[in-house]
Amino acid sequence: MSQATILIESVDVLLLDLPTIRPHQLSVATMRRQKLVLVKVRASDGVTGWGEATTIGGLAYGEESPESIRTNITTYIAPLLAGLDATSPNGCMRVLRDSLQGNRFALCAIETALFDAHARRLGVPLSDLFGGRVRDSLPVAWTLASGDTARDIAEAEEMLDRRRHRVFKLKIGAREVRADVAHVAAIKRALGDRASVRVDVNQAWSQADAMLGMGMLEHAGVELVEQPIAAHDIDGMKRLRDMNRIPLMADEALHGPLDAFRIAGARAADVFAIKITQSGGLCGARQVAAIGAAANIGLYGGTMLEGAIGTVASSQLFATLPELAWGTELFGPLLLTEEILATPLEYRDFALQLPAGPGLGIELDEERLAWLARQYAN
Ligand code: MUC
Ligand code: MG
Repeated sequence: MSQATILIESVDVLLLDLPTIRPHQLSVATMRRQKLVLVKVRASDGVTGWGEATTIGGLAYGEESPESIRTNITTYIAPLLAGLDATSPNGCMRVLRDSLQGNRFALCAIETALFDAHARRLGVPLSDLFGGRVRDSLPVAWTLASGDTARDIAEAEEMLDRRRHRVFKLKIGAREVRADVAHVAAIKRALGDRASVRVDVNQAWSQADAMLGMGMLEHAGVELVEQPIAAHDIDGMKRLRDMNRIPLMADEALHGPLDAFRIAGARAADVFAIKITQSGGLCGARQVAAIGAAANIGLYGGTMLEGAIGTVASSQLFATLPELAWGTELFGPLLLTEEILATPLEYRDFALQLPAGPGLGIELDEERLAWLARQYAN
């Protein structure tokens, strides 16, 4: 490695507890707010980069909480990074991975910030550091999760009218299987061929629930079932695949490349939800995608309902994947009442339009961020 002259100087973490536009009901939590975990890395050449480590429902979804991520970054990760070569995100990440266990979300935010800063330094979009884009926009699904069938149908109709979304993911699993299926079937009936309807059970079903539910959902015209049973039950996922024609997507079961390899080897999923946080960063997510593609598993660009930073970081990577048959669900910023960017991300024609500028391609509205930090910092 060459003599480093541009060194990492500081790492800051900001938690913003922002309201959602409506309650968002998952089987594991009902979200009325989303706590964004934003990370800023500054190097000695004055270049800064941003990353995000947002999760869902405190500790309800993953084993890192916003507060533990902040503590682990400020206490352990920032001191390890200080003085390292800022022009080698890979070199920095190797030092971190050699020194600590786990912490996928925290590492994702750090890696994203390092790539953002380095791409800005080079004057290229972050996607160029992953070989360049094969598309400039990404189809974006919307999650219907108000908990009320009529309200969900009205929301879907509005999204179709505005040409913002035509793929809808319904959050189920909190109620009894037949009640959930009736809710989904009513929405699919109302939308007909104008929309694709998918469901996410977030691990809530037993094997018996899933045997009943997946068959009924297929008859209702549902296209995809996401994480129907416990994430650790790879054998169960394989059994459900063998029994059903409706495709099964692995989400919580995928904590990076090793899980991807295991699930692909067991033929336990038809589709992978690729998430940069769950994969421990952009490079890990790209490996998950490569393993999926090699195993002829369809790819879907997933979200942890991040704000603009994590959303656009994911989009920079997803835009480079040769195959993305199931589109994405990069709608996180649209679920929040507050904007943190100087120019909001552009959603039109059922897709997120990728920004063209260097790095992540976004500028944070620093004044607004300071105001939000006073209102919503945590
Ligand atoms: C998940 O499990 O997929 C993604 C969209 C949404 O509404 O929740 C997330 C998490
Ligand atoms: Mg999911």
